[in-house]
Amino acid sequence: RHCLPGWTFMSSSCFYFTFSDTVSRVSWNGARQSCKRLGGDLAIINSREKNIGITSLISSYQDPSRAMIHSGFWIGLTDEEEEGVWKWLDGTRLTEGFWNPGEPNNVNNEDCAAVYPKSNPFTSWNDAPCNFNLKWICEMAPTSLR
Ligand code: 2F8
Ligand code: CA
Repeated sequence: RHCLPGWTFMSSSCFYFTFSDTVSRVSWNGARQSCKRLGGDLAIINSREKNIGITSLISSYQDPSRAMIHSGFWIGLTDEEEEGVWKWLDGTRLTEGFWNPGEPNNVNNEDCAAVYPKSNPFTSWNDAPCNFNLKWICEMAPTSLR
């Protein structure tokens, strides 16, 4: 099973991370569009193993510009349709959430979810306003034909 160059194989799937703060911080919808153009969709993190892998990778990433990585990464999870009902982009309802303590708090109409770099990879999500500019994580199925 293979992933395209620039993509990371993890938990039986391929992931693409935008690590550059200056180039790639966009709204949740903008992130989704860019991700779709790459042939994927925003990441669906529906297992503890996936969340630990993704959060650990983000947390251990060393920014070449040595700037602090402080912003979050959009994932394919939203409660825009019905407040408090979190759904993945594949239409499935969230069963197990890996939210930071106190999240999701919907403090200022926050309907989109993001992973934040954390020392504790077990809980790393926050709900943020969908028009907030963040980085993003794209996911694509691996293929042996690539
Ligand atoms: O303390 C958690 C809180 O931090 C920020 O608000 C001050 C986040 N806001 C944005 O990311 C825009 C909240 O989502 C978060 O709950
Ligand atoms: Ca929040």
